Amino acid sequence: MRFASLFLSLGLLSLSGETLAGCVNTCRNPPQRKEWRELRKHERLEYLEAVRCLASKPDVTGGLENATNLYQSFQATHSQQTPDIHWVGHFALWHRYFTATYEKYLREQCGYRGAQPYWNWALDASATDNSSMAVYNAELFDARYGFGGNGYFVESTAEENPFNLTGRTGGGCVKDGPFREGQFFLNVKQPKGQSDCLRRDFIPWILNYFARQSLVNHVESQDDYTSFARALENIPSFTQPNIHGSGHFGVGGVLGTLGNSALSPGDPLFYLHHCNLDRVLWQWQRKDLPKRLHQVGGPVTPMDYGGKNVTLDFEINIGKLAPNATLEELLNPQGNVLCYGYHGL
Ligand SMILES: *[C@@H]1O[C@H](CO)[C@@H](O)[C@H](O)[C@H]1NC(C)=O
Ligand SMILES: *[C@@H]1O[C@H](CO)[C@@H](O)[C@H](O)[C@H]1NC(C)=O
Ligand SMILES: *[C@@H]1O[C@H](CO)[C@@H](O)[C@H](O)[C@H]1NC(C)=O
Ligand SMILES: *[C@@H]1O[C@H](CO)[C@@H](O)[C@H](O)[C@H]1NC(C)=O
Ligand SMILES: *[C@@H]1O[C@H](CO)[C@@H](O)[C@H](O)[C@H]1NC(C)=O
Ligand SMILES: [Cu+2]
Repeated sequence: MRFASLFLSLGLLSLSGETLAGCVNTCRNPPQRKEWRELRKHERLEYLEAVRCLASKPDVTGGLENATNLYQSFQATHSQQTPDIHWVGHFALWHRYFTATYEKYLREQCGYRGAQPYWNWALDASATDNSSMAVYNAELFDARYGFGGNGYFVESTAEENPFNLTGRTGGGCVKDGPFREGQFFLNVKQPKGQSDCLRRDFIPWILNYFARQSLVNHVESQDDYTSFARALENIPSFTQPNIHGSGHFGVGGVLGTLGNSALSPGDPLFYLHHCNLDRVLWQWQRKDLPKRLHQVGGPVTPMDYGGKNVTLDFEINIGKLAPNATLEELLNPQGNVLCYGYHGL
């Protein structure tokens, strides 16, 4: 009897993560993230339905940037912090926490039973043909079992296109799929007094050129966290490719939602793109886990490469969406803050 009650109380203790936080790992049966194409059709529909469900739940930010629903709470949180979370040492882990929190809300608020899917664009990118449209993976952009396709074509002004990007093919509202115009709304008004619809502006050469496997391999071959982080984002320019820019500008282009750094989480594909970048980070970490579960670096202030660097106790803040977490906590996808895995890894 005494032993039985001892075991029972130990069992209860281990269930209360707070008491033992830091001592015992509370991550059990982590949801396994899969590539979009690995999902069965009904699983794809369940995911898309859960995203639409988020947009039907109340905002949790108190109307930050005029957010009116829970989907927009995420967009507004990213929008507000945009100037502080890119070209910094905490870029990849900020977005890891953000994406995992989105996944958690899909599961807890909208009854989604799967894990956050990702889009491995390197599977589709052509190394020899910048104009290939095969990179717009047909299953991902499908109107019924995917996220819908391009926006209609809209001319852009010189002012709207400061990098003079060529090869634009869209720019208007998305015309089909579950997030088409009239079905799905962003939290801010779009330029020119047009509706606050989701926009896409495919630029094939950017997606083919930035999403190549050879570039992924380059990022994953870096020796330490600081150089990994820098290779991941590269420079804010289109003269050198970077895998982070692939999904953003290959899909969002100049006028599209995903190409606008503040608004980008307004496109549900943001989370599949960033989930893939997170998989790249995790693959890189797994090459030397003892070291790479406990190593960070890179500037606190954007592009301030000689200045103060982030450390393991640096705190990530995603506003009202979740409590602060340290970079050390976020380095572990299967720890006491995060709990997910990648199928097949
Ligand atoms: C929020 O909405 C108000 C009223 O429509 C508007 O004046 C303000 O600019 C909006 N704020 C943001 C950040 O979009
Ligand atoms: C794709 O476009 C980039 C940028 O213009 C260029 O540097 C690269 O050579 C092109 N690749 C191919 C295979 O045409
Ligand atoms: C884009 O073109 C304008 C006008 O020709 C030029 O002033 C500007 O420097 C160009 N921008 C880039 C990033 O090349
Ligand atoms: C931050 O890290 C970079 C790259 O390792 C290094 O060059 C720089 O000196 C560091 N900054 C400080 C203040 O130590
Ligand atoms: C959360 O982290 C931010 C820095 O990213 C810090 O300014 C803030 O004070 C922290 N909040 C709490 C409640 O610790
Ligand atoms: Cu971002």
